[in-house]
Amino acid sequence: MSDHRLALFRAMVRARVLEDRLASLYLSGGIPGGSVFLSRGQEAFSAAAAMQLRPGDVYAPLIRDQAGRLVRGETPLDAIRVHLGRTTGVTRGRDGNIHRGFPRQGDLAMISHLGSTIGTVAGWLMGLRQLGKAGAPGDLAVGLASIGDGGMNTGALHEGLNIAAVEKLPFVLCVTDNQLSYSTFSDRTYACRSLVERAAGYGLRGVAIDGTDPDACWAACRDAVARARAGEGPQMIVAKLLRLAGHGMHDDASYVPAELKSRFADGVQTYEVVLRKDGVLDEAAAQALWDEYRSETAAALAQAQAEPSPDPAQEPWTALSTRALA
Ligand SMILES: Cc1ncc(C[n+]2csc(CCOP(=O)(O)OP(=O)(O)O)c2C)c(N)n1
Repeated sequence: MSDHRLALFRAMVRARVLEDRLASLYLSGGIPGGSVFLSRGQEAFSAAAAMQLRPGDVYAPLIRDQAGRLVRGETPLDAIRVHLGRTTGVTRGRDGNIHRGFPRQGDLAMISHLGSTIGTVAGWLMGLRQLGKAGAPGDLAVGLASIGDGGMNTGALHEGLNIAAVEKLPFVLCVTDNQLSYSTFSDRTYACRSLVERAAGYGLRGVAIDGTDPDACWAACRDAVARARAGEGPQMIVAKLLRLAGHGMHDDASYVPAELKSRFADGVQTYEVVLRKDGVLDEAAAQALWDEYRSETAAALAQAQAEPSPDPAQEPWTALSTRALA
C-alpha cells in the first residue's frame, strides 16, 4: 500500500538535494547565467502529478517542477549541465536554465510566456486525435501542464483552457497557488475565493487540495489523470501552499511576513516524519536515501564541471531547432 508513498518521498528528496546544491552553487558564483528557481514547498504536488504519467503522455512543467522533471526521466546530470551552461546539456549552453525539455518524448521545454503552454499542450492532444494516435477512451494519451496563481490570469491560458474544454481533451491542469507571483500576493492577482471556482466557468471538473499534504496531492493527481484518460475531458487541480523560497535565488523574499512563513512547515521534512511514524521507512532507511541522492548529485556535478562550455568563436549560432542541430 505504501509503495507509492515511498516513491513520492524519494522523488521529493531527490529534487530537494539537487536544488539545494544548485542554490549553493549560485551563491558561490558557480552558475554562469540566469538564476536558480527553487521549488521548495512544491515538490510533492509536482512529483505526484508527473508520477501519474506514462510514455506517450505530454508533460509541460514550469520553473518549480524539478521534482516532476526527475520523475519523467531528467537526471540530475541533465539539470546540472544546463545550469552550468555546458555544451553537453540539452540547450548546449546557449540558453539560461529554464527552457529545457525532451520534446521527442513529450516533455516540453518551458515557454517563458506564462499560459502559452496550455494551448501548446491542447494543440498536441488535438494533433494526436487527428493522427489517430490519441488512444481509446480509458487509455487516452494525457497532457498535463503546470501553471501558477499568476499564470492563471493570462489571456493565453484562457484561450488554451477554453478550447481544451470545448474539445473535451484529456488535459490536466495542475495549478500551484503558492500565494505569490514573484513579489505580488494573490489577493492582488485574483478576486475569487479559490481559483478552482473558475473550473465551472470553463465547464470542466476542478478540485481544490492542500498542496502541503503529499497524500492529498497524490490522490488528486491520480484521480484527475485517470478521469482524463477515461475520456471525461479536462481536469483542474488547485493546490494551495506557500512558496518557501524567493522567486529565484536572486530574490530573498524578504517581503513575505514571518508570521505567514511560520504557518508553513517544510513539506519534505514533515512527510519524512509521517512516513516514519507510519512505518514506511525507518531512520536508517531515510538517512540512506538522503545519502544516496547527495552522492548522485555530487557525482553529477563533478562530471558536469569537467565538461566544456561553448566556444563562441566556434559555435554555430543557428537556432537550436535547426534540423542539423536538433
Ligand atoms: C505572460 C507573462 N507575463 C509576465 C511574465 C513575467 N513573470 C515571470 S514569472 C512571473 C510570476 C509568476 O507567478 P506564478 O504564475 O504565480 O508562478 P510562481 O513563480 O509563483 O511559481 C511573472 C509575472 C511572464 N513570464 N509571462
